[in-house]
Amino acid sequence: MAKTSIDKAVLKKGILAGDRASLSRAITLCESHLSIDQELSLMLLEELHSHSGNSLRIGVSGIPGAGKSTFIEALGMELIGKHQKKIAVLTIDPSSESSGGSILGDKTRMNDLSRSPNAFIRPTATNTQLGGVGQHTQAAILLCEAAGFDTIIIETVGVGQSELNVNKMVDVFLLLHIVGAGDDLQGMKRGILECADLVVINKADEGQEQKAALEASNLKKALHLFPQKHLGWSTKVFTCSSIEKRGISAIWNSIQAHQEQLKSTQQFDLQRKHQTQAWFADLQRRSIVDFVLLQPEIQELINRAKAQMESEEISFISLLRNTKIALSELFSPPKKDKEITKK
Ligand SMILES: Nc1nc2c(ncn2[C@@H]2O[C@H](COP(=O)(O)OP(=O)(O)OP(=O)(O)O)[C@@H](O)[C@H]2O)c(=O)[nH]1
Ligand SMILES: [Mg+2]
Repeated sequence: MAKTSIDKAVLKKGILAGDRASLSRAITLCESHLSIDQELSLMLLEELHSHSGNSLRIGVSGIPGAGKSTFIEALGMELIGKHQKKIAVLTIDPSSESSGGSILGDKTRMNDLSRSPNAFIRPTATNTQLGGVGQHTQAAILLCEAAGFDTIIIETVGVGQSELNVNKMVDVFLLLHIVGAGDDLQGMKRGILECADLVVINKADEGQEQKAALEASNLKKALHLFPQKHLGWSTKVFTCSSIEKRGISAIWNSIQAHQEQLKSTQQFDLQRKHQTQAWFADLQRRSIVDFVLLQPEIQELINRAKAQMESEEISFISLLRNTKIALSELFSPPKKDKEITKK
């Protein structure tokens, strides 16, 4: 194994002591494309695994500008102030390829949280190449838990695949909607609504309460027709003003009621089990693809096809077929002499 400058034991000790710099470094390590880093990050995750799992994982999604960061700031500060919670906020921005993305914007929206010693805010990189939006987020969740954060909030923009992926890694999923944006489900994709445990109509500021209440009531009626995501839990609708910090406690109470319902019916553990299985399958697929792509025969196959494509001597459909045939020949064991003579 090649050498690395990262000392796993030091990193592990730092994380368990709640040191943010160590936590940040470990998340960066998990996001690395280098196989040496990937190996190290898996070893680290394995060692920290028994220290993880004890948090409440909350997903927050909604269209750009719905007020997700402002809402998380309000909820997070309330949880720190009134309930002595330690909050980690992981943001996923599928539009930014690498880490860094919108962190400045997010931090300015989460001013108090970013200064609080009981909060940690971090964007996680997306791996759009393999459709892995949020693939690293699951590792980041485990690391934050090992570092002692008991509430993990994941913010993702509600466009495309990302919010559906986030739904696969949280205990409770909140969808933020804006007052005045329409009560007829327009602008909300049905698939996302079906994932929501709570729908929150944000920006219900002073003077907007009646309008918001009417929209909430219409939304409740419409949601009634949806199938239940969890046994015994129908999607709840709330109104709030994140800026005026109103309506936040009722949402927190509902999140807790949701958790109690899931735990009392064994759905909590089952959901987590399914999520771990799906994550494992994702990681396994990634390792297999990485390994296969590095094999010299495969490299040769790719280069040959590339050259043929460039020379335009064969259509790309035929080229794809040839690649499939070449792959199955590569991976099927040669038939024994006896078998061949039998035929
Ligand atoms: N009036 C009002 N404005 C709000 C409220 N919540 C958020 N905003 C404003 O809405 C704008 C967007 O808020 P953000 O919290 O950045 O929204 P976001 O959903 O995180 O945005 P992206 O991360 O860019 O998708 C900002 O100007 C906020 O100040 C609210 O409750 N009332
Ligand atoms: Mg935001």
